[in-house]
Amino acid sequence: MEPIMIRTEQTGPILTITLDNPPVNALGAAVRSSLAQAIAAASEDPGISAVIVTGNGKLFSAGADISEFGKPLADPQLPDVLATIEACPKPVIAAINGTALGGGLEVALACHYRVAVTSAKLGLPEVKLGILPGAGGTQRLPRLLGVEAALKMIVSGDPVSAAKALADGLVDKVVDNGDDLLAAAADFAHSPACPTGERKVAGDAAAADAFVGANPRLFKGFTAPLACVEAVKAAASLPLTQGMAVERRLFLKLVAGEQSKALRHAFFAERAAARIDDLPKNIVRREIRRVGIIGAGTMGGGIAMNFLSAGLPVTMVETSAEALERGAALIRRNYAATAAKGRITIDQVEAAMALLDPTLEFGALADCDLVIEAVYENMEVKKQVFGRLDAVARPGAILASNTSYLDVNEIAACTSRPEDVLGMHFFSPANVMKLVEVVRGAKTAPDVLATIMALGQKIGKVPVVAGVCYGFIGNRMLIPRQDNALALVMEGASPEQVDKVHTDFGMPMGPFQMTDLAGVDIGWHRDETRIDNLKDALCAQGRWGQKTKAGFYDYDENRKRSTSPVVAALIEEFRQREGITPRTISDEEIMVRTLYTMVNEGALILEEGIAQRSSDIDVVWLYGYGWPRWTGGPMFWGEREGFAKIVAGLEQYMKRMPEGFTISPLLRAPQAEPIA
Ligand code: 3H9
Repeated sequence: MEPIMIRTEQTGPILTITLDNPPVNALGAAVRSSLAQAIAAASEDPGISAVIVTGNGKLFSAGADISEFGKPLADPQLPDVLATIEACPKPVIAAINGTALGGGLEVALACHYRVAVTSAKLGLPEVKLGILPGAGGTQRLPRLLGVEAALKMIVSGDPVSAAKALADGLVDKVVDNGDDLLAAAADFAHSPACPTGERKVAGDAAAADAFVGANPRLFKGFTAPLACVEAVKAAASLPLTQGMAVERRLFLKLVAGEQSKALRHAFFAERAAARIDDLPKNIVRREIRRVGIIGAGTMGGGIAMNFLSAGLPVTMVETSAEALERGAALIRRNYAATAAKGRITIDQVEAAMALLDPTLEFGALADCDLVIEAVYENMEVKKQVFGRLDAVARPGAILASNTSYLDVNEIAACTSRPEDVLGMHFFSPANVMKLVEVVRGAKTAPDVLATIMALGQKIGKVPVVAGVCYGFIGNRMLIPRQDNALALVMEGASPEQVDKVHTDFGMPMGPFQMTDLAGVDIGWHRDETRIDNLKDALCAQGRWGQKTKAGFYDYDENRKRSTSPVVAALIEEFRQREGITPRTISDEEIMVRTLYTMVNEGALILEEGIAQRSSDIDVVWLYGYGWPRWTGGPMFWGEREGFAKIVAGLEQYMKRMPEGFTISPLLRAPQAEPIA
């Protein structure tokens, strides 16, 4: 028999319907159908005078079953089920036992009353999947909150706390966790059945336009947010049924669109990245009670903050008292800045700082279960550090390097325990950026890998496994992009033109803007008399990027960028020196040579087994480099663009590519679809 995925229980005249579809009580077809039937039966049953809808487990419901999108949705449709709830002549009360998202919150909105536990989060995150709330969320939420507050929730997709929901009128009552939620819900059993859809909306189309004008960042690149605004405007001017029709039309269009496909891909890709297919299922993870960090620089400090914020004690080691103090002070400053923005409390700052143990004693690392090295990016230095670490770390401790390019196997080989060694490549600023590339060495033990993947999630990161190669997944893919960007400038493009192709595509910055931000001098030989290329020339002139207010661009005190005549002259000089007659470069050529080449590098990475799956490469670029999420990541985008088209583009410019360029056989394979 097909599972019904809800449970019903009658106590006196009150029927309690419990959504019971683990792990998140998603509203798949079976749940929708059972819920509709239960409500319809309760409406007719003279023995029932009120209905409570709640969820089993920790969540109320995470909303529609996302895996059903992209296929024809089986009846009954969620909006119809919710219409049945709203039309029930008896009071229907949502007992929100935990987080209610998307369709889950829409169920609660269709109920006549809402009671939530303190820990519940309530949100309409559909926009993050490239759609809008399609079961009345855009119509009923404005009826409770007014246009502006509803738009804030719908367009940002960010959930609110139960306390905020109560203050705003989204819920009618909040009870402490542990208190009897169902009893609190039953208090409304004698109140009238008052449909949310019959309420008036506070605010109008002008308020919606004002919201758009005041929040441009929320609308950039994405198509769903404007559709949300259109639907909310309909709520403000039309009766519920007509507004619902507008919402439905917009929902169906968005759910079939490219952006939603890409964003759904990103959702599942992030979750898939946590899985390592070849690890035994019941692997026992090592316990991590204290973390050591070697190096209190910007990177070491940022890495430390992740653990401190998650409540894990950190021993931070430096070689000089001055560097140690500076590092600890920077951590405090960062926390204080977050507190000043109201994101954490002063007590939380103090609690985190109390977990930090800054020390000059390398031997103090003996107490740590995980030690992360974050020193200068140089193999000899790292080898020395790991040699010392091997001598002090306790047996079974995990030893990680934060290298961004270097060979983790070589580093592991200078210890007596290569099985305990791996890479943990954090991205800068390490306390903010969500990506961690977890670099699996040839000898890394399975339990070490599993421990670090789980720990990464615990500290709120998105960990992705990478194999050992120069630059792992992310930085390796930068290489062809940056090489081609520089070559294109030599051949006739300007840094502005190359960067604009990238920012128009949706990247937060282009290749030259990124170089200026990171430092033009990264990897520079530091010999001012040796000028082999344009970058050397910039470095020799002290144009090291934003930090010196000059790089490929000039910068003012506020780091505002402008075209540099000095750089234009240098480019010209170099072209002459190399006998290059500049030509007009098309944006299409820039696209092929700096974006298609990345897809190609991704395919090579996949073929070599450096990435477990193509979607992991997407996750790296989405979370490490700000690749526009609405395209799904480089590999998903490449697939939608068409591998044949990519290969043809690459072949067209083959002879202009930097030496050693090869096209991945994976892209050429006739059965190439789908690698994403
Ligand atoms: C919607 O509601 C549209 C309606 O307006 C209109 C309809 C007409 N569906 O994240 P986790 C899976 S759109 C299917 O690791 P957590 C997830 O893939 C929906 N599957 O747990 C994972 O599977 P696996 C709007 C879902 O505790 C497992 O559940 N709602 C769904 O870290 C555990 O998930 C959203 O966008 C789903 N809706 O976080 C909410 N949700 O184990 C999306 C989760 O195989 N969900 N799964 O990898 C979330 O944000 C988080 O899952 C949540 C729990 C915060 C709920």
